[in-house]
Amino acid sequence: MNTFYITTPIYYVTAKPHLGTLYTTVLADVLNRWEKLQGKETFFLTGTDEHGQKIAAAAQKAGKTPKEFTDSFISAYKETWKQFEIDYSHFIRTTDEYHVKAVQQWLQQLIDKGDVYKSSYNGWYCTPCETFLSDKEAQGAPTDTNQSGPACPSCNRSTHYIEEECYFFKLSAYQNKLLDFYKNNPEFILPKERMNEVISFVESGLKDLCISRTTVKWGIPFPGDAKHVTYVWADALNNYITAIGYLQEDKKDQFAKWWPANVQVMGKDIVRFHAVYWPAFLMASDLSMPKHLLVHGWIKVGDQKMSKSLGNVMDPEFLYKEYGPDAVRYFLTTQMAVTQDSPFSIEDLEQRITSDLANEIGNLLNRMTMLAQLNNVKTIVPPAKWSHAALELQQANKTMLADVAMYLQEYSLHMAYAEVKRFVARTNAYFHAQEPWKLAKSDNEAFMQVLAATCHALRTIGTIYWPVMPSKMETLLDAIDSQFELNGDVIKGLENWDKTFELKQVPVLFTKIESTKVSEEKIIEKKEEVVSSDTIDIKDFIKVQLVVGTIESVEPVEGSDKLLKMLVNCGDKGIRQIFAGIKKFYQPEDLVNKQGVFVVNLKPRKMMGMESQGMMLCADDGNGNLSYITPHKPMVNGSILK
Ligand code: ME8
Repeated sequence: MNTFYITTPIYYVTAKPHLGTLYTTVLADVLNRWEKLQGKETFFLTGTDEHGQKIAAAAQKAGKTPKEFTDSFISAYKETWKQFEIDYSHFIRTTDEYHVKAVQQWLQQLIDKGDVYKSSYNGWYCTPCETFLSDKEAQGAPTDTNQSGPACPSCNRSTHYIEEECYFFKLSAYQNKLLDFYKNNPEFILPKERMNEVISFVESGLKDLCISRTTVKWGIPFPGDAKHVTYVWADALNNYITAIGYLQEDKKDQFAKWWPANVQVMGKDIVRFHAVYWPAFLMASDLSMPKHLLVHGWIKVGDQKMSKSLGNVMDPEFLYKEYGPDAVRYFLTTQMAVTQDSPFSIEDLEQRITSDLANEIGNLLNRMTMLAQLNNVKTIVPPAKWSHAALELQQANKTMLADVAMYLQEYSLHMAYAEVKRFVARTNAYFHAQEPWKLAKSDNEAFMQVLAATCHALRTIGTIYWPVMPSKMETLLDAIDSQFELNGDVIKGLENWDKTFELKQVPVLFTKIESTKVSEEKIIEKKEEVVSSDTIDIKDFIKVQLVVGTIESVEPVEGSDKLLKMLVNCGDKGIRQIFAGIKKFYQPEDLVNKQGVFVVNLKPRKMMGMESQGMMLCADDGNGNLSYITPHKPMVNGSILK
């Protein structure tokens, strides 16, 4: 089988992509490129999830139709993927006509088969996750269904009660088939440990799944019943097959060529949908199962998941401009263990750029090419006989290639690339130990041999890191005139140390970062995206302590184009040092002696190395224009808002 099909989740388009969505997409791109290097023909699918209550509510809030709203984010997604060199084969939107038609046909098939029946649903629903709570998850729910319900087990936000007519898919009929499937395919979910959660969820009893909604209008019309639209997950999961031609007469061969997917990459938040509902849908349609689901942990900020709705996301565009795509891709792939949740910090990213990229890889290339240049060497041919030290390096090259292949087979990217990092260090150590600068004067043959061995090692490094850092590694390979062609098994060829290299001048690969370039301030603050159908309890509201305070002094924060630092008299809450990202909108003198509204019980946060002891409330028009909030008449400092 010389084909490889890989997918990412399709992302909800309620905002631009963020570092979390970039993470999944980079992992998929790296794996896809790795397969290409081995001569596979690949298909890499990504896209956007555009129907459902969450999108409809966000569009309404933005004063747009749902389609206008989702259209407005597509170019941002495509642009970000382009910036980060995401080489996808197809970008699906669930509003694409072929998808809509295929989903309707798929539903009709299930109806004809008797797998769907009409009834009514009542229970608790989480709009941000577009999910129905199971009976177990709804335990302890209030009897008054007008109140907000139990917290959603996935996102921890409150749920609301829905009661409506709907069509059900007979999920319960697939419970035993699913359990058998998991038993026979213990590597269906990787890392394997995640399988247990899924098995216990299925073993606890599967209820039939509601696959249509009547109170939501934005969705694929349910076949034969105009009152209903398709439940967004029943619509979205099918993207993985409709994108490659499922139920499209003219694309039968294409579908047969690519399905089943080799690996579907996703975060742990959506495992249930992919490991339970998706296989059941496929079973009902007599389709094969994807071979693996690769489930990764969350990128965290402090102890929270980075998420659009928690308002702590980092903007990929900023990272792209500040550090370039390769370094960010390197960090995401090699420093985050797929198995775990991992914090992301600018400090760690900068440290890795300096130590791994500039000091190790960049320096190795630089030392070798400088020394060659100094001795007027341009062409490097393989020696008639390799020295013992060079043969050892060759052996390390071979072992590393085998280890990388083994780890990537199980999608353990950080383990695989840790081996490459060790090999880079090994090559640097070899180069240093041979003292080629001395050999250049005393033993030309030995000198040339060190250059040849180093070039071969660099060819391996450039090629094996190409999936992670495509641009920079193409430059590195260019420096030794060793571009690869994606033709056949390129990896296998790296074991043969028989190449001739021509040295070329190339731009510096990586530059060290001497002092930190930016701060955590760049974690964009966004307020919780309150979907209009969500209600909160008064208990939730009073948790936030809002007071009136007078701004006593203001100064711009050096090195930040956004931040102002203020001292605010908050009455009995004390004088607080508070940072606000409003430099673009106000001069310090506009704010001094003015009253504003401040949150005074937020956890203190470090900004530009200093502590912010509160937050100023501002109105945001959605286009990035901010206006601070002030009481209608002067109030005593510390007055409470209620
Ligand atoms: O769930 N860390 O879309 P979504 C790591 N439309 N990965 C993260 C992350 C974080 N902090 N935040 C998001 C949906 N992700 C559905 C999917 S598929 C048929 C439908 C990534 O926009 C991760 O892959 O909420 C997670 O599973 C996905 O974004 C959720 O994206």
